[in-house]
Amino acid sequence: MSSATQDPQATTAPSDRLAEMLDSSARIEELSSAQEEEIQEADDDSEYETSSDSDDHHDFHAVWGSKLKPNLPFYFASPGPLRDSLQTSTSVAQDKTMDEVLQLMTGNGQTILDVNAYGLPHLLKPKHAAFLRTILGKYPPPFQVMDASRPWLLYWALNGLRTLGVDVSEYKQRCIDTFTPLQNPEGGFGGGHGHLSHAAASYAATLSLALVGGLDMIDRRAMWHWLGQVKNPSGGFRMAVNGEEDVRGAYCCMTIHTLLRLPLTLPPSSPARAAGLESFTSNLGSWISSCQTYEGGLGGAPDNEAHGAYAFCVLACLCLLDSPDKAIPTYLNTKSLTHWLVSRQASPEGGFSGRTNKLVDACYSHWVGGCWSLLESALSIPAEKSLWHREGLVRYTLTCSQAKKGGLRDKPSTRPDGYHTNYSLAGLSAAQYIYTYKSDTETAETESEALTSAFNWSFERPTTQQMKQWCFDTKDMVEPVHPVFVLPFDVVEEARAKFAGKVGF
Ligand code: FPP
Ligand code: K
Repeated sequence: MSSATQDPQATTAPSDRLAEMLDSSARIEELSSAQEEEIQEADDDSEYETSSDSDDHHDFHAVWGSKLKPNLPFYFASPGPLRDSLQTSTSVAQDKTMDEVLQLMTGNGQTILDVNAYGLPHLLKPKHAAFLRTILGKYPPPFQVMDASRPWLLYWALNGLRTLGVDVSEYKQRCIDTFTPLQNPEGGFGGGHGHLSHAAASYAATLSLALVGGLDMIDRRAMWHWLGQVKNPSGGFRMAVNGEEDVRGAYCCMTIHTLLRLPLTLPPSSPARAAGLESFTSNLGSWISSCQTYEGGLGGAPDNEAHGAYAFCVLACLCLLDSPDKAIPTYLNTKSLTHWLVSRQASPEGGFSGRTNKLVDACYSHWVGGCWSLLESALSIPAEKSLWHREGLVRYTLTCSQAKKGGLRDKPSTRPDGYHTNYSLAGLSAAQYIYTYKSDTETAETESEALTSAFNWSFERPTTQQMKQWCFDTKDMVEPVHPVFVLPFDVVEEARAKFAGKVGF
């Protein structure tokens, strides 16, 4: 271990940068632009030119303009009727975004000419795949600030590629080589070389390794020990030893725990055990309960503002603990949660915001869009009585999130990046498939030592009628994405089969 890892400052620096990266789309956009410049240098006929796409504007009108409008319901074609006259920086940003969205929704400003049967741009699969492959390539110097996020870059790219139906087995060895120096002897993964282990880095590393069939390189016993170090006497989890405690920690740690089929008993060295807790699940549900706010949504920690990214962490974490119908209503007020979650879907945008009075962002296509199958399963709500508007999310994704040259983006005026590409595609999958929980008593009986509920999800493909209702063609379909693990179903099944009956080491 380098001396850097012994320095307590070194524990906060990488995790702060990671938090900053996950919190700031501005930073990601800055980096995407650096990445674009690099690609331009490498590729002279420049698929990725930075100039405006507006050259095609008139052609588009001539060919497609009139075709789009008749299919567009009024609530996607104009601003809503309720206006607040108070002007703030957010209301100005919102008006600008709404104008850009309306230009695209109505077809007036659309430059992607390849449209589906409903007049929406097709999902540009080969272009998005090419974009994601660049993320697995060489980086220009400005990406130095992403040094603590190596595992995320791999996860977003690999998971995004698989969601597009692209085989990623060719990346197996490189992925293992990347993670070998990041795995620490005390368990878990750091985000970069010499960094202490971190819950988010360990989550993204574990998922990336699952994606390429490389889970064998994980020291499961050491991981179990490290997870015991971040389990808190409160019941929640810290992001790192002595790090912040929030619901990302709970979701990331319990996902790793479940996927690797680790023992539920806390290791003897765990501070939580010293405080009287016995299991990784002890007090977890009740700690999570305390993160529900007066709005009905979920904050990252008790007393924090409700936010979509944390809502997903909470619901998915509860679905690791038990079936959704048991875990979710036991620990959350589903009525106020439903009200808050419904309020995240914007009109005319169709996409989701992360919190009250804020703008849509395609990453919430997953963080919020991914909540629906979990909550609707908990409440036994069938697809035909769904509480959310799948068509709206499909419209936002295909019409507003796609960059013409490849990659998906937060909103029309931003640049694509791996984070938004992966989570837009995961959100599209939530809109296109029906994910349901199928209780399976067989695993529950034989694996009482481990958590197995999350392995009981299945998916249904949309019917022709549903595809018509939700406005996409077969060509626009992504692969099913597991609603709890956010991985392809076959990857989850492979991990389940690999460690079945192997609780312990
Ligand atoms: C606010 O950013 C965003 C947050 C406070 C949460 C960010 C967390 C995640 C994206 C994911 C965490 C999950 C895991 C599994 C690590 P903002 O103010 O820029 O955006 P906003 O206006 O949309 O709220
Ligand atoms: K944002």
